[in-house]
Formats: sequence, C-alpha cells, structure tokens
Amino acid sequence: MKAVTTCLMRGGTSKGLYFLAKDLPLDVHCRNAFLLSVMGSPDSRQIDGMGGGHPLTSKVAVVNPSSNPAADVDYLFLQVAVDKAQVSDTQNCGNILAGVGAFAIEQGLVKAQDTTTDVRIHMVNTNTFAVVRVQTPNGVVNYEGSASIDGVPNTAAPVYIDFLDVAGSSCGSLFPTGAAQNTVEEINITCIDNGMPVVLIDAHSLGLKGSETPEQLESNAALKQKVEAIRLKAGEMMQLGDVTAKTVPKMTIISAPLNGGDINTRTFIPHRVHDAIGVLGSVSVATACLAKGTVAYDLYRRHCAKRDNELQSAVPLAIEHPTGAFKVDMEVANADAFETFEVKRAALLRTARLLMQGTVFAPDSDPTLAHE
Ligand code: NQM
Repeated sequence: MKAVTTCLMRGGTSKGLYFLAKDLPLDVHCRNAFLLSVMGSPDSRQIDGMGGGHPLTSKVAVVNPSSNPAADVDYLFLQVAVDKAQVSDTQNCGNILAGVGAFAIEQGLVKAQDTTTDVRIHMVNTNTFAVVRVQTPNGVVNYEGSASIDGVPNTAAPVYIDFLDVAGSSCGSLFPTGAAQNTVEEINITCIDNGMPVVLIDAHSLGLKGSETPEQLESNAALKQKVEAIRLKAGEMMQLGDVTAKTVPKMTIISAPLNGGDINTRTFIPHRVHDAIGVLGSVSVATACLAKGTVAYDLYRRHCAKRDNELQSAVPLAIEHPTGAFKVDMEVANADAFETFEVKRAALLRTARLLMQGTVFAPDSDPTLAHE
C-alpha cells in the first residue's frame, strides 16, 4: 500500500489533489498508476477514489521548488481522465493554478510576506509563467474573504493571477493557423492559443442560439459529432497533431452576450461541456474578441460599440458562461491590425479553498495500467 501526503483544494471552479513532486513516484508510469488509483479512474462515478466523476473534479497539481530563476515553484498540471485509464499533461489549468501559490507557501517552498505574497509560478506543461498573489496577513495564508467568482457559491480571499507570456503556449504562436479565420467542415472558426488552445465557433453557424444549457449540448449527438470532427481537423492545423486522445483544443461556441457581458460562451472541454469556462480558456476567448478578423471580433465589437467607440489597448472583458461571467483584464497592442496584433498582459481574479490535508492511499498497482 502506498501512502502519500496531499491536500484537497478547490482552485477557482475546479477541484483537485495537490502534491509535492518529491512525494510521488519518480517513474511516470508508476506515478500515473498511483494517481488513477487514488482518483478512482477509470469509472464514470470514480466511486473508488477521490475524483468527483467529472473532468473538473479529477485534477492534480504537482508542485516543486523551481530551478528556473524566473520562478519560485514549478507547477505541473495532470488531468486524470474519468472513464479512461489516462493521465495527461498535454494541457495547463488556470483554475488549479489558483491554489498553487497557497499550497507552495503552506508547504514551506515560498516564504510568506506580511500582507500579501507574490508566488512566481513556472507552468511546466506550457513552459510559461504566472504570478499569483496570495493573502498572507501576519505571514499566514488566509483563505477566507469576500471575493466572489461565478460558478462558486461561497466567497473567499481573492487570489490575483497575472499571466505574462502565455501566447502560443501549446501551439507555438497566438494564431497557430496564421489566419484570423479558417473554414473547417464548412464552418468558419478561429484557432487561438493565448494560454489554452481554443477553437471559436459562432453558435449560429452550428444552428444553435448559444444559450443552451450544458446538458442540452451534451445530449445533442449530432452536434457533438460535428464539433469533434472540427476539433480533430483544427488540432492538426494548430500544430497539435492527432488530438483524438488529447484534451485540447477546447471548443468554444460563442454568441452575443445575454447579461450585460461582452460575449457569451459554451465550451466543450473537449467532450463534456464546462459549467463555466476555464481560466486560460477565457483568456484565449477574450484575446480573440480583441483581434480584428476573428469570428469573435464582430460579435464583441457590436456589443462594445454600444458603450465605447474606441477600442482600448487595456480593457476588462466579461466572458459570459453557463453559470455567470468570467472577468479578464486584457492589455494588447495593435488591436486593429491582425498581422501586428500583440498581447501584453492578461490578469484575473480567482479564489481557492483548502478543503482537506492528509494522506491518500493506493494499493501497489500495475504501472502498465497507465497510458500517457
Ligand atoms: O482553461 C477546464 C478548468 C479548466 C481549465 C478545461 C482551465 C483553464 O476550468 O485554464 O482552468 O478547460 O479543461 O479548470
């Protein structure tokens, strides 16, 4: 029986186990077999493990002191599949990131300052960097507070996240096809990677309103088939290769905002539909809104023009999703020229909650169970 120290945390609108790298098996196959067992995968209910039966509650953070001088800690995100024996490091997760700063401080990897502590995090999956600001009054991590994010019922201490350089994180460039729009399966799409590879599709071009619930979208077999056909082709075009077994790109269906935000979204992640939207996913959507020529640009501009005729270089965007809106502060250069468009910065608010600290147990299992 393996026994490993861990914390169960909510990070943003996701939940997962946080480990120190030194506590996990060094061999990747053994590590993955251990994580599958601990989470209870493969099983749609994850009844024999800690996972919650949904990709958003079947997540793992592995944290380590960083050898990179630009960072305090390394954060490796692992998506443990729910109904497959699969542990994937092909994507990053900005929600689980929200708990990494607090975890690093509590584990003694970063010294807490007096009021707030900035933790510089190297996001290993995409070799990119973020600064996470954690509340540390009197040098102790504080989780309680009045900050609220949509998709989480209770308030908590604010966690500010600043992404510095996430453009092209997985695909090598912000617009990996080199175009603002492409046509795939007779549908116009925009492929973008500002921290998360995302394919944007206008809801109308799929015969949707955009206001459908995640359950309605998940039960629409023809739609799912169409979206997956586009995803597989877009994945190749985005330099991601064969994405059949990958969790990227995410597929975001966009429509006009319904509740005073800037754009409305429904996101396949990539097979279940998100109850909200991913952190880096929303950064990619917000970025697409600001770049001339994308499928999001006109939708956003039509709404934005009602409030403000000038396109600003620093602008807050509210990305609506099924359970509210995700606010992203974007700073870009050359918003009116696709060829020279540049992202300067993306910042946002999350919260995190420490739920449990303890030891997880798993039988010594067969490492051949785990597939990359
Ligand atoms: O996009 C879900 C989540 C995510 C990822 C997903 C995320 C992000 O909500 O940064 O946070 O898209 O798989 O945790």
